[in-house]
Formats: sequence, structure tokens, C-alpha cells
Amino acid sequence: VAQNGASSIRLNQIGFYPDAPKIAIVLGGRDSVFYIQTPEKKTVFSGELKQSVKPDFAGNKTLIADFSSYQIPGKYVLFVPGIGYSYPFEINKSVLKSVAYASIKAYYYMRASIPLKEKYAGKWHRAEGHPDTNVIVHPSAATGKRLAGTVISSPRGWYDAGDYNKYIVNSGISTSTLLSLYEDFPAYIKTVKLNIPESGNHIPDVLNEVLWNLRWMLTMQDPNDGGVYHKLTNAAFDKFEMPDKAIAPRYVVQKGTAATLDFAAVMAQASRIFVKFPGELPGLSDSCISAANKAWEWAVANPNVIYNQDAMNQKFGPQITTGGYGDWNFSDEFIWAASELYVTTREARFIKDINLMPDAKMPLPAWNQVRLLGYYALLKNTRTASAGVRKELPGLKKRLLAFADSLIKGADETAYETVMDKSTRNFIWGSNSVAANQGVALIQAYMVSNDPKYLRFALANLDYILGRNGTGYAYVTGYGSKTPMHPHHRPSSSDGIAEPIPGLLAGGPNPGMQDHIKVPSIVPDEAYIDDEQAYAVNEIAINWNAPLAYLANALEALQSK
Ligand code: G3I
Ligand code: 9MR
Repeated sequence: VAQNGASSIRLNQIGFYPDAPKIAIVLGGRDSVFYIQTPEKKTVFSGELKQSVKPDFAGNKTLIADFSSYQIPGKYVLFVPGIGYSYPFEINKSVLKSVAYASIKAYYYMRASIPLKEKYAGKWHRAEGHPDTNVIVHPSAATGKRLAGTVISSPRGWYDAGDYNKYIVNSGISTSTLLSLYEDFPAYIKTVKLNIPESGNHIPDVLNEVLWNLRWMLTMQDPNDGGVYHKLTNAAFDKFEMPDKAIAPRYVVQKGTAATLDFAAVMAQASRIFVKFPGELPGLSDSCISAANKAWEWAVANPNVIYNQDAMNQKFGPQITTGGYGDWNFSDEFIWAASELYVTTREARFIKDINLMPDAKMPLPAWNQVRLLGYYALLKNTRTASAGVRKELPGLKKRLLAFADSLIKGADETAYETVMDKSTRNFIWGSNSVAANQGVALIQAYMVSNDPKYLRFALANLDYILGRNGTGYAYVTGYGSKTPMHPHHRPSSSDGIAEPIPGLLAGGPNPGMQDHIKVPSIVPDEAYIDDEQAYAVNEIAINWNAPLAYLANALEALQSK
């Protein structure tokens, strides 16, 4: 008798590369065999189920079905007597390509200030939202030349997440991660076609998409002093309505050190990338580096300007209650900006006066922690390093590998055989981006070492995101059989279309319940609910999609080599 069927068989619901590891985790099974079958239920492979070394985070024993040795491309299901059939999956050489592309196309759907035409957006076409050509300088942002109430134009950019605001800090890391994807895999990225309005213009589509946000970011710098506004925002979150209906006044608020340094880092990186397109984008590279330099100077002169929304609201009105993204520590932002500026300009002055290697820690990237992004930049641009930095690089490489080793240590013994161990550090707001960022770190480790074990665990984390996990959800909208249908995302909720906008990564398990929506379990990797109100587990966000896009596309790029 089939018990729980597909929901008890946890596997990547998209599929597997022919020569890659292929495993499924079986819950509650007693039998000792499993079968791989065609859609017509013809058995093509059988194997023995093995007990996992450790129980899952809830304490239950699990079984592992390993069919790595089966390599023939095709469509399949996995069958376990007494449990039932898994969701269908495929084995083929470019099996992750569609989800990899979708994770980047998702940014097109997040665009402000442009109608999404049916030709590009399919059934999710919609009217233009937020032209942002009449944005008010909030009193917190006023300076001599831009008094409070001054109106500026700050169009384009991507919406941050389920809300319609545009935050520099979060936008910056997302933009940089997509730029890095191009920087690290240019030949592959040139083949990525996204069907967006700019397609066919001799610039790779990934860069076309990046430009939509980069051009917005450039408008967020105060031309009078080089400082960068923290965000462009409504006073309060919009209700759940389509973007063209959300017409509340928009503000740019206080400048801050974090926003200004993140901006400097992104502009420095963009400058060295777009310099290769002088015909298509004349002057852009120069504008980017000069914006980066001005931002750097502002930050050096203003090294400790915190964006403290509560404090700001005590001094100025109207009160701003949208996302804070307030960070109190800028040492990592200085490291990232200095590293990018240094790599682009080769001027040692940028790294001279900052503490580039304060300690041996390698904290995983997040909106409030960007140190590793600087190290990634240094490690992959060794050719441009001056003697001073060159002597630091072997140590940095060692630390990256030690960090990667610490991630994969014991992973084979966890129930799901991924590096997403029980640690509370992993299951925070946006935990799926932790899984994705671990994958990115492992790819970096692979690239500096050529050791395939890092690649194996990077792929395992993508398997995690696509279904081999504690809930059995494939967390990218539109991909897989059991996938979020009700993300906390205003357009997906308001457009009258049953399927959410595709290619978006849900935040993922987080027992914190900051949204006061009860999750079915507080076991860390099970604390998830596909509920539109549950923004602490089921929102989507550009900074979560970016490491997913990097991971999935890097794996495709490395696979196709
Ligand atoms: O840093 C602590 C960590 O030490 C601790 O172990 C952990 C335990 O819960 O909490 C960590 O702090 C969390 C912090 O994110 C860092 O991850 C806070 O609890 C958590 O409340 C905070 O959540 C942030 C949330 O905004 C609320 O401020 C998310 O990271 C951030 O992604 C989210 O961003 C929002 C924007 O404000 C608005 N737009 C949507 C976007 C996505 O939800
Ligand atoms: O929709 C908002 C989401 O983007 C944020 O991540 C979240 C936390 O800041 O807040 C959401 O907005 C909610 C607000 O905080 C409280 N009232 C209900 C809003 C959702 O409809």
C-alpha cells in the first residue's frame, strides 16, 4: 500500500546531471529496495536503501536511495514499495538550465518603471509601476543643495522583494553577484538568452538585466557630495495590490556609510566589466568608476553614519516604516569596497588604510555582511594584484578552503547529506539564501583548488533547494512538483493568475515566526509554510535570488565545459 508517496521521498524535483551524484531521502520506509522507473513504470534500475548515519533534525531515521551509477538520460520516477512513487525527475546534460535561466529572468519581473509586455512576460504581463520620476528628498536626506522637498528623478531598478521599495544595500549585493556570474563565466553567460526587451543588442542578457538596476543605483548618489541615499521608499508598505495601483509618494532618505560603500563596490566592479563594451555603452565605465571614487571619498569622510530608522523617525517626518536594512558595523563594507576599487584601479591606496584581513573569519555573505564578496574579488583577480596584496593571497586562499572544509565537514552524515546542518545560524529569515550562498562559497573554493568535492556539495545544496530537504518543497516558484504557490509577493498575489511569477526563491524555513504566522513545526528545517501572509518564511527577495542564480548557472557552466 502506498503510504505517503511523493511527499515522503525527498529529491531534486527537477533532476540530475548524468555523471553527478543522485540521491533521494526516504522518510518512514522499512523496505530495503528502491526502483528507478520510466513514466510507463518500466524498471530501469534497482538499488538498496541504506540507513542514514544520523536521524533528521526531528530525530527520525531516514533512508538513502543512491542511484548515482544510473546515468542514462530520460524521464523517471523513483518507486519504494510500501511508500509509493516520487515526483517525476529527469536525467540529462543540461537539466538545470531552465531553472538557472528562470532565476535570472525573475529580475525582469521585478523591474520598476516599465510595463512588462506579454511578448517577454507571458501571462504575467502587467502595466508599468512606480515611474519614480518625482521622488521627494526626505528631510533626513536634505543637504544645502538638495533641500527637503526637492524633487529628483530616480527611475528603474528592481523591487526589493514582496514589497515595492528599492534599497541600495540589498540591491548592491544582488547586482554584484550577477556581475560576478558574468565575470566568472563569460563564455557561458554570453549564451544565456532571457527574452527581455534589450535582447539582441550585442550585450549579454544578464548584463542587460543588471543595467536596469545599475542605472537606477547611479541616480541614488547625491551629485553634490558623493554620498548615497539608503533607499527609495514609500513612507509605509503598500497593501497587496498591483504596482501601477500603488501610487503613494516616494522618498529618498538619509545617506549612510553602508549604502555608500556598497554602491562604491558595485560601481567599481561594473566599471571593469562594462569597459569591454565601449561601442555599446560609451562612457558608462568611466561614469561608474568616477561615481565609485566619489562614494569612497564620502565614506572615508563619513565612516560611521548608521542608518538607524527609529532614530531618524524621532527627528524627521514623515515617519518611514518600510524595511530598515540597518547595519551598525562597516568594517566589512570597507573591505568590500576597497577590494573592488583596488582590483579595478590597481591603486594600492584603497587598501592601504583599512584593515583588509582583520582576522581569520570568513562570514557568509548577507545584506549586512559583505566581507567575503571583497575576498572573492581579490582571489579571482590575482593577476592585477600588487606585490603587497599578492603576498596575502596564499593565506586568503587557505582560509577560503578551510572555510569550505568546515562547511562540508560532517555533511555526509546528516540526514539529507547537505551542508545545511542544524545550526541556528543556517535557519534564519531567508535561510534558502544561506543554502545558496554556501553553494557559491563552495564554487569559489572549487575554482581556486579544482577539488571536485567542493563542487559535489555545491550541487547538493541546489538539490536541497529543489526538494531534498526537511519540507519536501522545491523552493523556486514554477519549478518542481511541490513548489510555493502563495509567496509573500504583491504582484503574484494581485495579478489574478494562479501561478506565482516564476523563478523566485522563497525565503525558506525559519522558526522565528517574526510574521506571527504559525509554522507547522519549529524543527529548524521544517519551519516553513506556503502562506501569503508568512513573510518571515515565504517572501521572495532579490538578494536571495542572486546567489541562487549564481549557483545554478555556475553549475550549468561548469557542467557544459
Ligand atoms: O543576526 C541575528 C543572528 O545573530 C541570530 O542568530 C538570528 C536568529 O533569529 O537572527 C539574526 O538577525 C536577523 C536578521 O534578519 C539577520 O539575518 C533578525 O532576527 C531578522 O529579524 C532580520 O530579518 C531581516 C528582515 O528584513 C527584518 O528586518 C531579513 O534579514 C531581511 O532579509 C528582511 O528584509 C526585508 C526588507 O526589510 C523589506 N523588503 C523585504 C525584505 C525581505 O523580507
Ligand atoms: O510586505 C512587507 C515585507 O516586504 C517585509 O519583509 C515585512 C517585514 O518588514 O513586512 C511586510 O509588510 C507587513 C508589515 O510589516 C506589517 N503589516 C502587514 C504587512 C504585510 O501585508
